[in-house]
Amino acid sequence: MNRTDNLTELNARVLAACRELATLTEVPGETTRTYLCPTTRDVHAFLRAWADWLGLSTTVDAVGNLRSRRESAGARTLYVGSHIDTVPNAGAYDGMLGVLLAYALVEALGDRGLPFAIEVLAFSEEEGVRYGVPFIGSRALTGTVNEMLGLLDAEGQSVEDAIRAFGLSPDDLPAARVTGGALGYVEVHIEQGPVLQAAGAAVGVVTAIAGQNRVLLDFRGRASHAGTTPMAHRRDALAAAAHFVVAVEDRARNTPGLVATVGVMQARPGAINIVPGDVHCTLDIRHERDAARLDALPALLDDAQRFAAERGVTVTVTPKMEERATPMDAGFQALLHHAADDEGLLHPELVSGAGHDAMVMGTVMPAAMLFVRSPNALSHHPDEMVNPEDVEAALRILLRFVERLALEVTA
Ligand code: HGY
Ligand code: MN
Ligand code: MN
Repeated sequence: MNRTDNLTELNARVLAACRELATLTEVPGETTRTYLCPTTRDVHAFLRAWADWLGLSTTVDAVGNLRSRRESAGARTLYVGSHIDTVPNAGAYDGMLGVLLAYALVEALGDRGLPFAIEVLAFSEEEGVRYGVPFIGSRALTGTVNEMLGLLDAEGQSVEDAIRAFGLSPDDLPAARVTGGALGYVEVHIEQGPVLQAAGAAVGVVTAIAGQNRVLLDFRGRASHAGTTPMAHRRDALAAAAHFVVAVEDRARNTPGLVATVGVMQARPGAINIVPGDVHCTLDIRHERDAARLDALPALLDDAQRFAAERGVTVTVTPKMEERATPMDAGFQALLHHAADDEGLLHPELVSGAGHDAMVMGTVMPAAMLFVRSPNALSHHPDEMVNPEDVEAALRILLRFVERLALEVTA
């Protein structure tokens, strides 16, 4: 294989790599790759091979981010990338597409001199599956991951344990942090929704990333005999939680721009003839305006308390994370719009309902996202798909973005 600046060829390689990397999983038969699971090493090996071939200097930082640098005489760095972890039974493109397009960008640049370095970032953890809190990878670069080190996974292993078990050391966290010289961060990612397909657009420029809260709720009633416990004597935790789920859906359906989801519901003891005594469930609530999200959240938690109290049930609420809505950098957005114009492509603007590493990186440097159309609007699902020509369009725009940024930096 020779290095090429043929974007059609590079695009084909990126798509083939997405499909190949999707087979690297911790659950045979599906694509599931949670934080620092063993197959992370295989993904690192695959990406490092491309990076080495391109002559990039590659390191693995303290939280397992794979970081490959294309140096420059310029003092600043443009960070380009996305995440390599996945949700359970994921598709092939969420995260990985943006990582691979970053390497393709570097290959397409060839030996062209740039007034800034490029650092390709393959973030080790964005989804928040293993520890319930997302962005371990990007938060290492912004210096906000230390408070996560004590979080425990379902097996009781802490983030710090996982780091050490992978052969890394939390002592190296300071070296992972970006402490200066950042020109900004740009991420290409599938839209994961219906907007671009409806607009007939291959790509879109993200204006902001919705803010979100993730909360755990534990309803505690009393397990009892399903046959002998009169309805008036029950403390049915699942009945209380079920009313909560309906209230969540009702409020989100009746609040423009609000999305709210109870994604996990575990009833115990979980037998057909026992009134459920305990329910563990989760709430994910998002809105592009923080005020709307922060208005809805307490109202829903009050609903949960009321549904519980009506049944002699208690509910314990455990906040897991909150991310404010993050506007994308106006200058970078303009460059993406111009780059799309250069390619003669539509480039509608849209808000991201999904969280992304760009919302973390955007707290310390200019950040921007280019979305690629999701033709079937599916994501966090094995049928997640892209149109090859849309991905090539994104690569062309990413290259034009870098060229325009180089002119701007030099000016
Ligand atoms: O859940 C999300 O918003 C993203 O897919 N991490
Ligand atoms: Mn995702
Ligand atoms: Mn993602």
